Amino acid sequence: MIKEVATTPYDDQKPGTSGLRKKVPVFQQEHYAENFIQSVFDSLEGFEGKTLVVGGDGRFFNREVIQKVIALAAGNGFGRVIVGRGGILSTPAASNIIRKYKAFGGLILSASHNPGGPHEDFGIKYNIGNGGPAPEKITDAIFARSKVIDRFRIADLGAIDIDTLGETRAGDMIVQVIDPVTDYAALMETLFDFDAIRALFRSGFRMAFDAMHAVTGPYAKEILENRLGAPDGTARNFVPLPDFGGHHPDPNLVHAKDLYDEMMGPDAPDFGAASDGDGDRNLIIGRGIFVTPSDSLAILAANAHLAPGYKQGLKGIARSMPTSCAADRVAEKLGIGMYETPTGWKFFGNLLDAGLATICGEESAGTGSDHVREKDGLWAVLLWLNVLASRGKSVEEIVAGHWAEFGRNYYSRHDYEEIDSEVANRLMEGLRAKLPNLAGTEVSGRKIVAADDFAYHDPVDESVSRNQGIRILFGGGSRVVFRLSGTGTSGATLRVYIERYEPERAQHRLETQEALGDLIAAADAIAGIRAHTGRSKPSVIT
Ligand code: G16
Repeated sequence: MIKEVATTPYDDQKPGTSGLRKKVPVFQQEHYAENFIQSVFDSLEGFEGKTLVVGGDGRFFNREVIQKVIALAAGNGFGRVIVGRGGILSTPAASNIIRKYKAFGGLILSASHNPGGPHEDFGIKYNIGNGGPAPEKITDAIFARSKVIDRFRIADLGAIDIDTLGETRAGDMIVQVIDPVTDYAALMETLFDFDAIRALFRSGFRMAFDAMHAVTGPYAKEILENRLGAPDGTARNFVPLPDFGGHHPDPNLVHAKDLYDEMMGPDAPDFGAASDGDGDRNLIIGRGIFVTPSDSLAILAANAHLAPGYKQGLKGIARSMPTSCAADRVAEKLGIGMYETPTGWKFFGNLLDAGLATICGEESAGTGSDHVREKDGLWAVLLWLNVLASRGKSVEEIVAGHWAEFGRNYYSRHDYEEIDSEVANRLMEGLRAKLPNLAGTEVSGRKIVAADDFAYHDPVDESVSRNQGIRILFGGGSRVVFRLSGTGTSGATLRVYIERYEPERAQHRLETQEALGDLIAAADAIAGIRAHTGRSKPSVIT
């Protein structure tokens, strides 16, 4: 039976960089999730009788919302819901399922790398039929609808079994429970040389993969250990937990510190990697060397042809604006297109669909390709493994060789978390007001050659996205970028991205923060970070 339930709108359901993210108690308010899901459906057309994919990273509240999605999908006339067993699907696996089964779209339940638990974060994101995050046109429509919504349509189904593989009838709809890993693992086998990677592990190559008690655990166990023959124990923390074991499932040097310390230690394995809450981010560490996400993108692009899925070469490379320009030099050498987009994976979708780019990446630890329409943590790890197996060199040798050939982009991101939103907005407005007068001036001994507020003109649909971050460009390819995070759930986070290009092979490897010292000082002088926020140092440096 389908019921139409009267509701009243919430005014805070604006999807951010990656869907709607809020604290669990916010999502637990009466009809909060129902309102948002119905607002998504109300913003779409033509899904009657079609398929919706749903899955999440297993965090606290995942199962409850999966049930709501199924009941609302039935109430709104979807023909089928495909759900990962136990409500589990990593973000890239969900993207693959949407594409493979030609679904109308999908709802991914995750707050990505943010912590989980009764008082932590939850999120809902809508992905379109190409498997990628909904473009701004749709997220704007969802927000507009959420502000006036007055009813939702829900089927009275009772609890649906999402733990047994197979199909069941739910009203007029079919619910199909699938194994979350099988289709994804099959896709990976088409892209990478599994034989070569198996031989690498057989030769004694040692790897540590930290799944951070998040969604990639089952994927890593199956692919790395069962299919590629890596020793038992290669995948660690591989059981997804609703609160990620109390940790922050963010694969960076702060939250994956144990792995980092091990990789820098005397008995380090050959290769260390980690992924985040929903499996779309990656961390890559060689023995004694951390590879920045920006360098990783450039190195993977330069070596992708070694993997069977990319042996024809790349059509182009895309990176988000704050990501370092290291990949630009690879594109230049390969003679292929380079696209600079705003932060957020959704901006890559059109480029991938149009065949303009094959590989994409972001400084925020996301790398991916046209195999799905999301960034993909394990994909990046497997491509690294394929490159290591083909080249027979260590991570350190590959990185050093890359710098020797292309030059090095020293790079760091400084995050100032939980600043008062008004203070953060004042700081950004102050910067915007200064922009017209910055070019030609000198700050901390560095000459500014250009400064702007990044606007993106999508070459495919010709849409324009403005105010995507302040860029201050210095001579010689160095720059500082400022933007406010679109994924936080309390206060504002100011991100400052600092980059310095060294064209020649660096004779002495400088420590990154030291190499960037004058640019860090310039960033404060230009934006007045201390003066506005009272903070003398960032909360997180990556
Ligand atoms: C999300 C998007 C990414 C984007 C990141 C930026 O990541 O999917 O494409 O780079 O947000 O975050 P912020 O706006 O905080 O800088 P995720 O992994 O949270 O989905």
